[in-house]
Amino acid sequence: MLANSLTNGCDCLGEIRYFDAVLTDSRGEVAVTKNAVCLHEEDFGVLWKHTDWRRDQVDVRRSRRLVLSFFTTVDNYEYGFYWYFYQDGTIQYEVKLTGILLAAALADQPKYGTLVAPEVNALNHQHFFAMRLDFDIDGCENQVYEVNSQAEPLGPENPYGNGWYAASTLLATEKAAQRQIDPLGGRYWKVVNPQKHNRLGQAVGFKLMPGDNIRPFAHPEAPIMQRAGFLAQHLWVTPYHPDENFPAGPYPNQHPGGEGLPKWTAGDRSLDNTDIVLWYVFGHHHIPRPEDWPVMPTAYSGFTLKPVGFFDQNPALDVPPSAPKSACHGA
Ligand SMILES: [Cu+2]
Repeated sequence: MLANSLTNGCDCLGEIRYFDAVLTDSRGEVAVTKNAVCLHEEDFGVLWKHTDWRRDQVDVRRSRRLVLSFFTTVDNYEYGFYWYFYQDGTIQYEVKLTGILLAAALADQPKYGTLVAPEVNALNHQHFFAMRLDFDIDGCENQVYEVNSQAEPLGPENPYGNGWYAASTLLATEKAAQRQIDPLGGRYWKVVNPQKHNRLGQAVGFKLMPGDNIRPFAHPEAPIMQRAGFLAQHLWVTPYHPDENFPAGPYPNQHPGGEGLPKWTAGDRSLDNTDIVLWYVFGHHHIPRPEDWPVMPTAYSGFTLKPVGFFDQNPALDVPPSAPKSACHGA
């Protein structure tokens, strides 16, 4: 209901298709937001390239991405929600944060915020997003693995000390699948269909690669951590259930705590080769800057889904070369 109508804006460029949003308002009446959703394509730099020095031959293809987006105004803040679809099979989700900071009057230097203008204190805060991703990789029955990179111990198997490998662990139950990010271990999570294989005999899959993320700085006892219990983990996985749609339950403002993901996963249901739903929680840590005032330049937060053995080889080989505007070399 907070989605902007993009009719008069300049939110998208180039070849655009708009879609209306048809919703019900707080009185149950039909409300139509014209042009709420935008679909367009845009250039995204180099898709792939190689220079063969011996033959003096350059092959390069430009990347185009399909963009599906909408923008909301939530009181002082704007949030843009963007799906990007790339020619190499990558799917990216990005939240764009902009608008006006929440600010208060202050005469002194603030401890819990930043002075962004004379006597204006912009408070430290965090924005959290929870995505419900109902995976079906080539069918309903999927598995989720956590992949961590590990260094081989020094020894006869690793005499030069530079051997390392990627270790996969099956997340077989709901409690085992409550996980945190680990950027230094290169941690990612992979959803596979063990029944379907690529030409190399590998289970087809997609991996979820965390982007910008943070832990909540509220204590576990804080009311927000009770009401929004899903904030305790970055990853949750549940078996599909038609009533489990919202991470804090269907009425997030009307329960004392514990609803949603913490309650559903208490039974520790099996996730092995079943119809799974993956929940990814990501936070944007916002220590305001004077440059965020009086209107904030867009900040970005999100994650990426990348095919892992889903295709037999680079699926973007068939992208045609761009027509050169003039001679490519030395022009
Ligand atoms: Cu913020």
